[in-house]
Order: sequence, then C-alpha cells, then structure tokens
Amino acid sequence: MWSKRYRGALLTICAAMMLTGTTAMAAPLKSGLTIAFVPKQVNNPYEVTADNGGMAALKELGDHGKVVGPSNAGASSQVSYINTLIAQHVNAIVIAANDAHAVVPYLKKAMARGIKVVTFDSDTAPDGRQLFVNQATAESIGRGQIQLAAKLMGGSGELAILSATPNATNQNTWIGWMKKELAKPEYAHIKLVKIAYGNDDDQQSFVETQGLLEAYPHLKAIIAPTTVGIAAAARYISTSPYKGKVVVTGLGTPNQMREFIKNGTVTAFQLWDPGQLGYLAAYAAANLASGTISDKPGESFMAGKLGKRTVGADGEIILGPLTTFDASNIGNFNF
Ligand code: RAM
Repeated sequence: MWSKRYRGALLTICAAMMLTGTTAMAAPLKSGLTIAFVPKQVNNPYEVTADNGGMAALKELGDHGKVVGPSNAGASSQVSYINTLIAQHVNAIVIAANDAHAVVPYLKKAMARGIKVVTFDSDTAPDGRQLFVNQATAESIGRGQIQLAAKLMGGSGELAILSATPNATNQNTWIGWMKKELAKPEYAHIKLVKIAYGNDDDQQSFVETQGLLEAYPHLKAIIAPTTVGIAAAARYISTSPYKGKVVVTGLGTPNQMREFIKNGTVTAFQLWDPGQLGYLAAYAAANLASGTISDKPGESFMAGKLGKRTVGADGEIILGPLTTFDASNIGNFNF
C-alpha cells in the first residue's frame, strides 16, 4: 500500500501538472485585434474556403477579420491592398503571396510599422514575413504528386505539368520537388515534356490543356498542382476523346472534382483542408500580434480545434499531411 505521505506528494505533482496544462491552454491572447487576409485572388474557391477558415478562427478569438485582395494572381496585384492595410494600421496581415519578391518591400514597410505578417499557402522570401503557415512540407507535396501520377500512368509515358502563374512560390517549390522525385531510377520511363501555366485562370487553364494535348499527341498524363488548373483540365478532357486515355491528377478541391471522379475523367487527386489552413494561419497571426509567440523555432501555441502547434525552422508552421481523394472517400469531404 502507498504511504499517506507518498500519496500526498503524488497529488501535489498531479495538481501542479494540471495547473501547468491550464496555463498553457489559456494563452493570454489580446482580443479585438484587426487581422486582414489577403488571398492570391478573391474569386478562387480554394482561397475562399481558406479565408472562411481564417474568419471562423478570428470570430472564436473575438477579433475582427476581413478579406481584401485582387481578382487575378499577377505578381504585383496585391501591392495596393497591402498599402491600404498599412494606412489602416491593422494588427496583422495574413497573405498568400503571388510572388516571392514583389510584395516584400511593402510587407517590410508593414512590419517596420509594427504590423505582424504571416504568409500562408504561398510564401514570400523569408525577410518578407515573420511566419509561414504551410499546408504540408513542400517536399511531401512535390514527391507525393509524382508518386500518385506514376501509379496512375502505369509507370511510363509523357507527362506535362499545368501550373498556376510562373511566379507562384508554392507551385514552383512543389515543381522543384517533383523534378527531384522524377530523377529517381524508378521513374526512368516517365518523361516530363512541358510545364505550362494557366495563371490560375479557369479559361486560360482550359486553353492550355487543349494546347498540351495538341502539341504532345502521346501525352499520358497532366499534373495540375493548382485547384483552378486541375478543374479546368478535367473539364476539357471530360468531353474530349482523351477521356479515360490521358490521366488528369494534381491538387484539387473535392467539391470541384466530384463530378469528374463520378464520370471517370479523374481517378485520384490530392489536397489538404484549405479551411484548416486559414484557421491555423489566423491563430498564428493572433498569437504573433498578442506577443505570445515570435518567429523563433520551437515556440508553440494553441490553435483552437487544431491543438498545439510549434514554429519550425525558418518560421514555418505545418498544417499536416496530404490527403489523396478518390471514389472511395470523396463523399466524406465537403470543401
Ligand atoms: C490554387 C492556388 C493555391 C494552391 C492550390 C493548390 O488554388 O494556386 O495557391 O495552394 O491551388
């Protein structure tokens, strides 16, 4: 039997542990902060879901959230919005950058005036922000896309990539990892023939798909690592003689891809939950603006329903692993 003294000591330790736990959970966040989300473009369903996730988090926290941004993903399209947010002196800017460098001088100006800057989805050069909330590691996304495409292609044939804009930091980083994965001997029979850019514009992505199929009559697969591109490519192929012959895969939202899985144009594609990405970015920004974290690796914070998150190297915070969607699980997702 345990002695009375031993039991007493145990109780004290448990109480101390509970207290510490409670203190960590109830981080002293400021409330009433104004935090602005600047998406790549406001009319992209992926970005809308991400921003909605951010707004939901800010509501939970008692902060004021707003979304402002351009309708095209051009390199400098976000600059005027950043300038306005500086003039309004918001507490934090959460931005999916359209270019790694074009926005940096303006974000630096914001930071110099005490505005916290968090990138999410698409990063800037590291000096343009304090934290980057990344959907998954760029390596896992890039390699994962090739592994899935290779399986769908049966291990051989010509492959093309239909990307977003030529300057998109996220797509370019993923494509870099795709090339590294393709260099492995197991992909010796897969040839990357072209990288095309649909600029995250539906119509342009549709036309680029047509162009790829005309230019490469033996094309076996298209990877579109953009939700806009994959939906446009699938739509083009769904009513063409290539349906069932040319593989279309990449990164897509289940809601935009559902009909193409159903009609057999697409077998499988990948993504993460964009709503959760925005949600995590909002919590990171609120913590940064409250001073509960800075940009130091190893610092952690509570991100509401997503639990405890930790700042990694270069101020990067990772949401989680990729999900692969196909006919067996797409019904479970609604975004
Ligand atoms: C598009 C955008 C976004 C990207 C997704 C996968 O919606 O380019 O930045 O993360 O696709």
